[in-house]
Amino acid sequence: MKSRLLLALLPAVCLCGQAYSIHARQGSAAAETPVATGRIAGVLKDPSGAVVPAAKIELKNLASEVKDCVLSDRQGRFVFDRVSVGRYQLTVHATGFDIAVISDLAVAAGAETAANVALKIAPAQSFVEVNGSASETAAATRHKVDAEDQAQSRNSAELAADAPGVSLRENGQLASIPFLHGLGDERTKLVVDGMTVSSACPNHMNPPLSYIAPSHAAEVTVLAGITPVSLGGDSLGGTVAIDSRDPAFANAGERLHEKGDSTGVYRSNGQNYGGSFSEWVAGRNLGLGYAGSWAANDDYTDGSGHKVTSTYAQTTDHTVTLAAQGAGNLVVLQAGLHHTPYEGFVNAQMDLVRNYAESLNLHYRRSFERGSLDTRVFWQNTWHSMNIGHDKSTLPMPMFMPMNTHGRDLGYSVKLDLPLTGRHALRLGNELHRFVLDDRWPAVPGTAPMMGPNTFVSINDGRRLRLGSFAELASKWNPQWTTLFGLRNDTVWMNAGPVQGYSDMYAMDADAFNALNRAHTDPDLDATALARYEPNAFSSYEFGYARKTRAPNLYERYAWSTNRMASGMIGWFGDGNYYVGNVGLKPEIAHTFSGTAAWHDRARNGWEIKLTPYETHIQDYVDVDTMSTVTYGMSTFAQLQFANHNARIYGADLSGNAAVWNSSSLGQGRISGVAGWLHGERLDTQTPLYQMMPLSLRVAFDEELKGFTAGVGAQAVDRKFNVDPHRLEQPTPGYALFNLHAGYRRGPLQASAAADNLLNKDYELPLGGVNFDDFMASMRMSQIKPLTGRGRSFYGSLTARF
Ligand SMILES: [Cu+2]
Repeated sequence: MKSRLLLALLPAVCLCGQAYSIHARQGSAAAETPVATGRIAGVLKDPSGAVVPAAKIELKNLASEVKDCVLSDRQGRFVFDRVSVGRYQLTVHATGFDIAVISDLAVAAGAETAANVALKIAPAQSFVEVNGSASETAAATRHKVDAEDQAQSRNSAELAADAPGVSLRENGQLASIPFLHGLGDERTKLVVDGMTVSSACPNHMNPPLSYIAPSHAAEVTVLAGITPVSLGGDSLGGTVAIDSRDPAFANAGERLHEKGDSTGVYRSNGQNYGGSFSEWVAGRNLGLGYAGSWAANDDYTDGSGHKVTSTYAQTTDHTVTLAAQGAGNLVVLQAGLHHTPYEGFVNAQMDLVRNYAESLNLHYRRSFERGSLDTRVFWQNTWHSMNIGHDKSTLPMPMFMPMNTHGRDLGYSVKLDLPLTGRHALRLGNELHRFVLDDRWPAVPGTAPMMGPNTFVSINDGRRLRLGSFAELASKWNPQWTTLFGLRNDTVWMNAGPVQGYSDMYAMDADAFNALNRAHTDPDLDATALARYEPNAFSSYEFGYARKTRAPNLYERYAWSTNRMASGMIGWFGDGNYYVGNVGLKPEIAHTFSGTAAWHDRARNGWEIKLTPYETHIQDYVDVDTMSTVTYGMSTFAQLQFANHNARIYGADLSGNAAVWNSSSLGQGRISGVAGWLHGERLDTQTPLYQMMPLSLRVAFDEELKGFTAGVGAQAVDRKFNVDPHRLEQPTPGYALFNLHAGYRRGPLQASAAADNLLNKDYELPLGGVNFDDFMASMRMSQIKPLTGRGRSFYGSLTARF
């Protein structure tokens, strides 16, 4: 990564790879097959001859581009041990000093290479090279995924859950949906290996992050709040990007570069089993790999011992990766198959009975003497089917209703990074995303005119085409001041063909819809202005403004039927309500003001505190108007039509961590915490917005010593009393959950064990929606209740690397 800017300015985001570092990989490989290794050691000194501690030293293999980094110790010393024979570049980043580079270091078998570095004081007017790492803002969180994260996460959205500003909406077991600062689902840009795909489902059962298994994820980046325009577009809340491992090639000392791993995981609550396997083989220029995973679980039990039905799931996926490199070029082709044969949705009327997707993702990157080009073409074809699944089919009066959705995503992106001078870097880009959707509900024999004799056409040839272009300028004016300005245009073209209902019963709505002009062109404009001030080595302040736009999705505009049964099938909110689209909807425009203040020790590895307050005004927020309400027994539901209303959300995130001890006898002990608070309201009615996460706090203590890791954690969530009256949202009580985990790593093996919700607390999920199954089990007579969370669960996992 060409991230001098990042390393020099934003050490809050530590790039020291651990899970996939040079040490770890070659260390474990050495345990099986002897690989010739040597070592690099050195001392850092300043011009007066004094040693420089806590500087970051990055080592890059010149052939494979694999990187590792360490920090210098109190005596200014650093060591890279068990380094494969080959040639390396060594880069030193120390606050207050110029970046120092040793461009070619040779490592020979069994020998030590000396790399003593004399650092120069950075003159006040010198500029750090700004080299296209504009994506890094102070509020960004980048996290290397390790085996323990993978074992802990049932789906990839959970990998992002610990980042400041993130809350998760429960959505099946495989498809949790991240919210950034209260803006979630399609208001957050979700990117998997550079691909943006759309949910091909009226209930968003297959959101983008459901297409990467936690076992394949290598890195998670969360940008909450002000997002550079190069990473935004067609979203309001920010960006969550998950990337799988970069391909690695053989270096000078290797004939073949081989690595693989295999993991098994078991979680007790819900009998959750999973496994994954990956293998990668590469020469100097060509590599081929496979990664696959499988997971299955039954219904979970909540803290009161009640089985929560329709929370079962099963999924399989396969990815084949082919990569080639040479002379500054890298080409990677990924082909993926994802198959979910079933997944229950307790907060929806229907379950997923099949989701099958095939995808191709071709990535090409070229580095020039100065700058780089990054291009991508991707395609995904998704077949999604819903009906009631095996739990709902045993409820009284089961309603079988097949629904088939077919989605096709096609897109490209081109990004060009151009350092203009030592002071400025320009990033230009262009991207396209085309989504075509058909949603058809076949007739159910013997149910005419309600559900027959014809096929119900929900969305007919729905099309959403987005063409985006942007320019972004990052400037480092002096050692204290950095700015980032960006402008972006996304034009969204939408249309949908004529529809029909199951029978003449639906003709009035269908005729009215078919008579409308349904074509829309939305020219959306985004802008970002961001400034960062670092007065000294102990603090940094960043503040900025962003205007971001999102055009409505196909269902928000084109869900056409006001029939209660049909409109009950539309909606991704888990609230049991009935949703009707609105062809006249306008795009949402968010104006966000946000800042981040960070304080830390000089070395930035002892302690850090970060505070991010924000306020967003959303013009034409896509909310709802109430058309009618209907009461069943003790419960009331609303039929709602999507409608634009102004809204605002404000809040703050506070996060921090501190080393409690760090020594060879005690190991490393670290305490960390994240707190989030926000308030969202609709301005015309002054009522709360739907699913705003109440005040929440997570704290953890983690210890690491000689291959052992252990930790305790707690999560406290306040009661939710600000509820949306339009959706008849229910309050939820506050709660606290505790967890424990331990792990051990030796050679190629890593084992971990943990307990979640240790005290088996019975609690309701603030963003979980309602338990629709229990309501149906009572023949629609009970009070519908918020969904309860998982009770105590033990889990264990074992990973072998080879
Ligand atoms: Cu669905």
